[in-house]
Amino acid sequence: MMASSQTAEPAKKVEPLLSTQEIGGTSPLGAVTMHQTINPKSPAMTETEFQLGTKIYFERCAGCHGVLRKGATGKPLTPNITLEKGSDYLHTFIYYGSAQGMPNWGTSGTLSKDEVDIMVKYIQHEPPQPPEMGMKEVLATWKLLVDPHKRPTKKMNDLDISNLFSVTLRDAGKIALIDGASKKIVKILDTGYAVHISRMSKSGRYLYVIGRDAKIVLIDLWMTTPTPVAEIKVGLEARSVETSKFKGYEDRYAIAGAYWPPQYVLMDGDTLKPLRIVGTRGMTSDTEEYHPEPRVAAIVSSNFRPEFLVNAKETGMVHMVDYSDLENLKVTMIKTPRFLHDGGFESTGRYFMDAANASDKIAVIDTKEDKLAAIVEVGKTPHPGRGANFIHPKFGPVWATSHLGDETISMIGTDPVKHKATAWKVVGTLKGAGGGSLFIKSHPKSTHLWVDAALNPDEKISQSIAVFDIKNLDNGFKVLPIAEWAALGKGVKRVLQPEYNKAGDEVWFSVWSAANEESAIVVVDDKTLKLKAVIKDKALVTPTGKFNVYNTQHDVY
Ligand code: DHE
Repeated sequence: MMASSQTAEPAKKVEPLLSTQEIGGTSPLGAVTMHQTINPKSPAMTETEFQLGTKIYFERCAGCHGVLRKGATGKPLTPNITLEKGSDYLHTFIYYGSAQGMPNWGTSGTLSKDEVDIMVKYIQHEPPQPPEMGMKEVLATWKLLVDPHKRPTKKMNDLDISNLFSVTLRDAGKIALIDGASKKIVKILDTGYAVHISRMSKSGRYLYVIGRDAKIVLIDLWMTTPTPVAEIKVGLEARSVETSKFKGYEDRYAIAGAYWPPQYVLMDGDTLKPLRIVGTRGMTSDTEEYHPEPRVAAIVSSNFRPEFLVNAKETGMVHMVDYSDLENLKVTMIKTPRFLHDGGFESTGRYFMDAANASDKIAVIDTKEDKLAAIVEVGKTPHPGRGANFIHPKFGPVWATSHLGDETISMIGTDPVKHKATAWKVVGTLKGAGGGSLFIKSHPKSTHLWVDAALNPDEKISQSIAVFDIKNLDNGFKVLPIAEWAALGKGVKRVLQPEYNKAGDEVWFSVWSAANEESAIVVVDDKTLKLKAVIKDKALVTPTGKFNVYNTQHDVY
């Protein structure tokens, strides 16, 4: 057991942290054919070198520097800048990395000397632009596999679908549906490339899974066996999907946001037929400068209006999209700090707690009034997933986030009625096991708060989980050796994303190993903090996100 306490000490910066791109990995855009524009000032490259440069750029660099190299979490790398810096400077930077977070691609052995040389030349050329995808192209990818009229009118299986878990098998491009009670794999289904997240329709019948290749697979959980009934590609690269949850619109619409082209697509909820596409290109929230590729990050569905909240990462704009009239579409644009990433609702479901991770801030958006309610300064690079809601013994309801860039957990008061003085303020900062945290979780029926540190450079920390007793936050946290409990072989493992079962009495963790190594899911009893089960199977390749149907359907976290 380790001790820690609610602390006022300055947080330790975590260095060196893995960059988000290292965890993210391959962008599917590397496989798209793009052409070289000749700039006489740029160093000469053959077509083959240029194609390899494009592939490496999209696999390794685009996540931080952007498709068009205008900069995001990484610096801009357009030729007006790179030509000025010159080949020697660029070589040093790429080969050795920098303290500001640029990975050391050469010394780490990730890129060979020749590959570094190619990248030095490549970034002095005009960035090639991947193709756009309008309605014609999106529609061409749409496949209705089972017409809604041919689907069952009631549930046709004996599964307890509300306690199913949809588990991302990231590098397999599949999901596993696992029964919450028996822990048995019910079905493995093919989805998109480097599959990312799952979301549920309001009724709990339809499961939507999106891959990084922007492919959505819609799965009907009522069929005799859960079956894909439609699929579509909303772009060339994407991360987020959500469904309409406002009263009267349950299961009616789906929405997905793309990284490229920078756009979101509204679809029929039960067929995925594309209905409207909206581009996110436009002005940034702060300097009002044009940004050509604001990628769509998290999307949540309002409980108070027929609206989706769409995060445009690079512009710092939240698009509140009113889906009650798709022909005369109304979008309320909320300015928040940059760059928006993930977030979730506080316990009443009214306020969206939205992480602007590059600004170390949480923007609080009131979905009843359609307004920014507050901006809260938190630790370094908040990464809450959807965050954790619980009752703080002193300050009442709080929502908490952990951080990629330091070991703290910020607790924000979320009750503007009974705890007005502390609403939208950090009421306490916990010290966790270490930085590199990706996800944090609690449950209304639990008195525990779980915090992972999957990207911490110390494997003792990245392979275990910190758990706080909410009633005694000053006592610090316990460490549970999740990866050790999984008893896997050697190799890099990361423990991540706590997810509760429907009853809120057990917590599931992924032990994420490389694709050619054994992985596992470890289930812990939430009361006793004892190991309850280890799920292992040849098919469980790189399990990462896990989405309990009931909790995802009702935004329980
Ligand atoms: Fe994710 C959520 C983007 C890498 C696992 N991830 C999200 C969301 C975004 C995002 C925008 C919010 C979606 C929403 O709520 O609508 N993720 C990105 C990236 O851009 C990034 C950093 C790099 C990349 O190239 O993809 C990235 N993500 C990862 C991973 O490497 C993770 C750890 C493993 C994996 O499966 O790929 C990962 N991301 C997740 C998970 C969620 C997520 C499990 C959903 C958490 C939840 O509880 O809702």
